[in-house]
Amino acid sequence: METTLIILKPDAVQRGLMGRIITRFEDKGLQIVGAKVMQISQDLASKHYEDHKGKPFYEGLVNFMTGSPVLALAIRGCGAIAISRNMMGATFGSKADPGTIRGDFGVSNSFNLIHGSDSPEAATRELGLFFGAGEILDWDRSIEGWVYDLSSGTAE
Ligand code: 3AN
Repeated sequence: METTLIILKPDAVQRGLMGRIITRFEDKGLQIVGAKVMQISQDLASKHYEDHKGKPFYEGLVNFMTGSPVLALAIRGCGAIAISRNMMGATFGSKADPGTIRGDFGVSNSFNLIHGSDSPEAATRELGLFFGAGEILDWDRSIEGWVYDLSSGTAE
């Protein structure tokens, strides 16, 4: 099982899209194990986006991400990182395929609704930035045996 950090960005929160986006992850069969509405500080944004420091869009990105609340989610499932990235679509809504979150809900070449960790290493690092001890819950889903085939002892 993988756990990934998903952030519903300020444009998603302000546009009232949180419920519809969360529903897509739940409908897919992924499990929500952490959720937090929060205002990202400058310090947290600079840590989260440290790989983008120095890029032309960096300052605008940090201003956008810190300017209004976000919803941070910890989402779990087999292959949750790649599955979530596929569900998000290409970086900007103008290019993202229909059927993806960015493709269906956005047209901007700057605001893009959602962040998802892009590797297991990034997920571990980013979850540690956004969630403290005890804020990600290992809870048993009663439907687990219908979301996955558990008959071999592993989730298939
Ligand atoms: P993705 O979110 O699809 O993984 P990355 O990793 O290329 O995209 O970029 C990280 C974030 O940086 C994006 N989510 C986006 O908000 C921002 N970003 C990337 N490229 C640009 C750009 N050319 N102009 C404005 N923001 C950008």
